[in-house]
Amino acid sequence: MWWTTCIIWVLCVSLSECRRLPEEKPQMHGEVQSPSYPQPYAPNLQEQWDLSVPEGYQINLTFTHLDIEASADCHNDSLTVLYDEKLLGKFCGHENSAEGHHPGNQPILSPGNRLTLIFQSDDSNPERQNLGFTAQYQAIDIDECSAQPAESSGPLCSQICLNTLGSYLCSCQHGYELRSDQRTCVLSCNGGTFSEPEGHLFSPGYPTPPPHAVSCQYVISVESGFMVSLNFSDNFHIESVDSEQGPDCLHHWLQITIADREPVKVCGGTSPGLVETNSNIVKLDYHTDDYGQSRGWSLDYNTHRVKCPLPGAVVNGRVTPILTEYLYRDYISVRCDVGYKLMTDGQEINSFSTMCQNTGQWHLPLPECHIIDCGEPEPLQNGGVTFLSGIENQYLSVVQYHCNEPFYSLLGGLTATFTCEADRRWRSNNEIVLHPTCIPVCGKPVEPLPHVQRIFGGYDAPENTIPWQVLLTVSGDRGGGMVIADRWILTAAHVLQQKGITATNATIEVYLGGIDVHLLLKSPMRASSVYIHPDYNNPNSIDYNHDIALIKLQDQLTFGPSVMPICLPAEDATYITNTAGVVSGFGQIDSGQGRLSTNTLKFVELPVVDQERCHTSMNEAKTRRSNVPDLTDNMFCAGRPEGGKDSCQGDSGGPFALWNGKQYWAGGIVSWGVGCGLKGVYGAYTKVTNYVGWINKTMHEN
Ligand SMILES: *[C@@H]1O[C@H](CO)[C@@H](O)[C@H](O)[C@H]1NC(C)=O
Ligand SMILES: *[C@@H]1O[C@H](CO)[C@@H](O)[C@H](O)[C@H]1NC(C)=O
Ligand SMILES: *[C@@H]1O[C@H](CO)[C@@H](O)[C@H](O)[C@H]1NC(C)=O
Ligand SMILES: *[C@@H]1O[C@H](CO)[C@@H](O)[C@H](O)[C@H]1NC(C)=O
Ligand SMILES: CC(=O)N[C@H]1CO[C@H](CO)[C@@H](O)[C@@H]1O
Repeated sequence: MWWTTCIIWVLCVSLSECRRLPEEKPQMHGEVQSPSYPQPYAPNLQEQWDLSVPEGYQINLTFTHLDIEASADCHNDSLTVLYDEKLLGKFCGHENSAEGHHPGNQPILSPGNRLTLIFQSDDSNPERQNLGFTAQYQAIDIDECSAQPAESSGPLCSQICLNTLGSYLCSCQHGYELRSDQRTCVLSCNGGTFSEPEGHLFSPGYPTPPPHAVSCQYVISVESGFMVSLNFSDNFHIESVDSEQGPDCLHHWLQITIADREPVKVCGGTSPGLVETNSNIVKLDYHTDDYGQSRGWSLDYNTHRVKCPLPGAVVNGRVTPILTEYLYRDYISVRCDVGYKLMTDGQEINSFSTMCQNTGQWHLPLPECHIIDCGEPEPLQNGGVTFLSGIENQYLSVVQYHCNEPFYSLLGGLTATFTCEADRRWRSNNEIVLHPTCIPVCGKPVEPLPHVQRIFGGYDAPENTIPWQVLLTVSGDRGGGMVIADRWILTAAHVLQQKGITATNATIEVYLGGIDVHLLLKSPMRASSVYIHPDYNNPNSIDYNHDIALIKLQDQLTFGPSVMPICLPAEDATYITNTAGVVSGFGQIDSGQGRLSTNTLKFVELPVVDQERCHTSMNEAKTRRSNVPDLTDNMFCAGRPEGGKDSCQGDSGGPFALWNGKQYWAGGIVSWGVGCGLKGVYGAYTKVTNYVGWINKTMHEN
């Protein structure tokens, strides 16, 4: 600011007529005085003031005092007031002077925002000293609105003029709008963009005819996914020209434009009524020219959602919700019936829903419902599965498990049918048989033992009559045993332990499934472990108490006609004196010419001997022989008082099988005797009923 002032000052110094420069800023008010006022002015003065106030204002000039030498027409000294070139007054004299022209109290109003004052005096010296003048001025707002209009240009505003400080504004009556000239008003189109879901549109001035040359545009633009329908009211009139093809919208028209379609012009005296545009954007152009008359039109528009095609049905499934029509943003979901699964593009999906899009299309195609399947039923060891109904393991298929009869039977003895359920599992139809298991059938050979004659030394056992029979070799020595489970052989402890040393499993070979020793020896089975009864203690071969042991096989047995377990004793099994049991083995036989090892399985039926009687017999034997072991309650005796039939060396560990009316059970294990088949001396057998707990425990724990 300081700088600006300085520059102007420098400028002023260089220009002699400095004070004539227009004032920097228009003033709102001010004061003007003749030079040296209130002292009399000097002769030969020529002074000028250019007053200005802001644009849009007038200057109101009021003299507070004027005393200038009076002369005719103020010829000599004068104060002249000019607005541009126009003379507003030329003043001289004083208030009461007869001569001259004094303004009195009358203010002078400039037509515009400028005023020029020129004061001049001649060289004469009047007899009376004149003081000159002093005047005040102020800016006054021009009321442009009430100014008399110039004839050529018409009224300042065509409808409403509003005076403002320093200026004015034109405005229009309701229903009209100001044109771009800011002066004239035209009937309002009420045009523009309409985005509400419904609305009312009408031509300017409707229903009275609008002025000529209307050009109005209306755009209805709503959210995509919605469609606009126009409902023209009956009172419709747009001038048309009759042509050979019928009414032609030549000069006046309403053009309806929808995206991707040819615009359509409508006119005439008949309302188009309801127009479904099927579009979310509609443009209406109303046009009239300078001639003719159209009363115009009005319409209500509303919108409705885009419709999607009916989704159709899904076989074995359900589409929800069921509606008469499906619109933009509607959802449907599909669920399959029980036992079916949702599939889309070959893939299974957990759930399905699809939405009607703004394009009128579902965003996903419907899935399919495929029947579920449970997969192959689990195979059953030593059994099988048969289909009772249904195909390909599909939902509600029923299968039945069976075991390989007669060697295996279903645990629980019930039939095991399973149904493919909706959760894709095979479910048992029986609450007891949740997992079918085939358990071996014991003690029921497919071939019966022949009726046994009383033949010295035993009898050849036909094939498959004693399928639990086991031939053992321990370091080459023969022993016997019996199959009691698919991995377990029951035998005598003394077969596996000699002089306190237990055979290693590598020295043990197990043969089973036949009656011919030569054939049997071709396919040995191996032991994986050996369990001697913990209380067995017989280093000197005189204490056969607890003469029981188990061999666990490396490989599992599959039972059939030639290999079958013997049953373990029932809880309540008893040894009834004189009941015959079957003793079998590959041990030595008395041929009459000495003892020989047999090449085929032999058996003999021997009755259970009363324990007291056996005690007596053994005690008698002790008197004749040394080293006769003690008979304990863990042993029982069998044999014939007349002798001749007995188990013998090599039969040790073999079975003494008792028949309970249905099955053979392991009553005894060939243990010891005094000689073989001697008269009045019986064979001693381990009493298996006393060891069921140990056997069971050992098998379960290993
Ligand atoms: C001009 O000024 C005088 C004195 O100040 C006043 O009386 C008069 O009303 C003013 N005129 C207008 C048009 O404002
Ligand atoms: C169209 O408007 C008329 C009244 O102007 C009304 O009676 C009619 O129901 C409307 N039609 C539709 C489809 O909205
Ligand atoms: C042999 O028997 C021992 C002890 O009973 C056992 O630890 C081992 O695993 C068995 N060997 C084989 C090859 O099974
Ligand atoms: C065999 O042992 C198991 C568990 O050790 C037991 O549940 C079962 O009752 C026993 N069976 C016999 C016949 O002792
Ligand atoms: C009153 C007065 O001084 N009048 C003079 C005006 O000027 C003319 C000549 O220019 C003189 O003659 C008058 O005397």
